[in-house]
Amino acid sequence: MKVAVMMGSDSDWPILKSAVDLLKKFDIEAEVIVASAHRTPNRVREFVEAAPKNDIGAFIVAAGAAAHLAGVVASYTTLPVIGVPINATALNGMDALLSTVQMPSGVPVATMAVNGAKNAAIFAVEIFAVSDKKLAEKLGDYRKNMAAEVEKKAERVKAQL
Ligand code: RP5
Repeated sequence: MKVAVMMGSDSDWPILKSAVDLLKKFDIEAEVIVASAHRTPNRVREFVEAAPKNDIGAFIVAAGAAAHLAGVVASYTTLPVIGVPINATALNGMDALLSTVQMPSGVPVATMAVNGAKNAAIFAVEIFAVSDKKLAEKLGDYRKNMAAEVEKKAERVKAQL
């Protein structure tokens, strides 16, 4: 299964690239698309409605400003939608965060931190890992490596005392 990585504009790509890179590390294919809830609503709808037959198992959806994209995607699918609010305006992402997270009851968007693309990818891996033992093991290793890195950081600080 693939993860669809959708963003409202190419200006979001520098943030979203880290999600695609992380998915690659777990050998998960990403289908990357730029489409806008406001500027190309028909394109969004077509893509989301075709997702099940295109082997897409989850969406990562990023947008800045009045960020309705993730919510609109969620309205057209029952696949999991992970939202990434982007810091794109003078409001530093607060606008996108509230627009993405405050969904009406019944149509959820699992909203990450502002610019939290990497966590979005990890969350997508976690969803796939529920029914994939090998992937779950890889996730376990990823956590172990992270813990080892923190120990190294602790040692580096200690060495400066
Ligand atoms: C949003 O507006 C996009 O997701 C982007 O974060 C922001 C700015 O878009 P551009 O004006 O750079 O196309 O819809």
